[in-house]
Amino acid sequence: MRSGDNRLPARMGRRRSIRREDPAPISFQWHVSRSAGELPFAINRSRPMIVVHHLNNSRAQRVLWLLEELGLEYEIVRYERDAKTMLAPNSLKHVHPLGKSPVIQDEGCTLVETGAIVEHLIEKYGSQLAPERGSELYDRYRYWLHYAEGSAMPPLTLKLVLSRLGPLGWPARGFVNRQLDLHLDYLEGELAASHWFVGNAFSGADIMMSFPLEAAASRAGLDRSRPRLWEFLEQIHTRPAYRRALERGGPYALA
Ligand SMILES: N[C@@H](CCC(=O)N[C@@H](CS)C(=O)NCC(=O)O)C(=O)O
Repeated sequence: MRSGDNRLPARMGRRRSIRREDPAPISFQWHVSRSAGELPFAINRSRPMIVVHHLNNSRAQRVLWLLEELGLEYEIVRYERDAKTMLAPNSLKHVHPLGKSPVIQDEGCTLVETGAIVEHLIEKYGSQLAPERGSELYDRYRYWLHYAEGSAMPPLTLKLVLSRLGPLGWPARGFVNRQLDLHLDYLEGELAASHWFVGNAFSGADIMMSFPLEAAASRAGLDRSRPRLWEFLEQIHTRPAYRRALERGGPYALA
């Protein structure tokens, strides 16, 4: 597709994929209701489709996985990280000012933050992936939705940043590694009581927790010595919806 060309490509099967490298600027609109006709793409259909703004090798993979678990139709607008800085291209800032992925557009609303996106999609389309509202299990479910990005990801991100600083990062390595061990030991213990993070039923919480655990396996020493976490990763990687999401999302180094 030509740079700056906003036309949709020809429909392929039931799914579409758009590469958006340098789109014409669109106005920032988030958490604002719009009619489907006002979506930033020339989408002409009776029922609006969910659009996922997907950065390669990123947290956005979880959103694709959830959509596959729910059997929803969606289209992907792809963004490639800068090979040197690993940052998203500026064009993602046309969708939301932070320029981070994932972002979804659903019936005229633009949503950001993986946890909020997961909560939204499950509430609207897939209550089978959450415990009953008001139950004790629901509190646990909501806890993991927040914990994944709020508590587990910060030390993992720090670890990544420190690894790029070379000797400058050495003084902080001990602190970060101890924090990571603290979290991983805690999580290993949590899975002693139940098969999944929220009791014995697979839920959106497991999808949220997948990314920190995959990141921990890739850069924080998570291995078979924490057998329950390891088994969790092995199990999610065999789910058909997870595999389909990988096919749709393209290369994902953490799987
Ligand atoms: N807590 C946010 C984090 C979003 C985030 O940092 N996304 C990364 C992808 S893993 C990103 O877009 N990085 C590219 C950049 O910062 O330019 C969420 O879960 O959505």
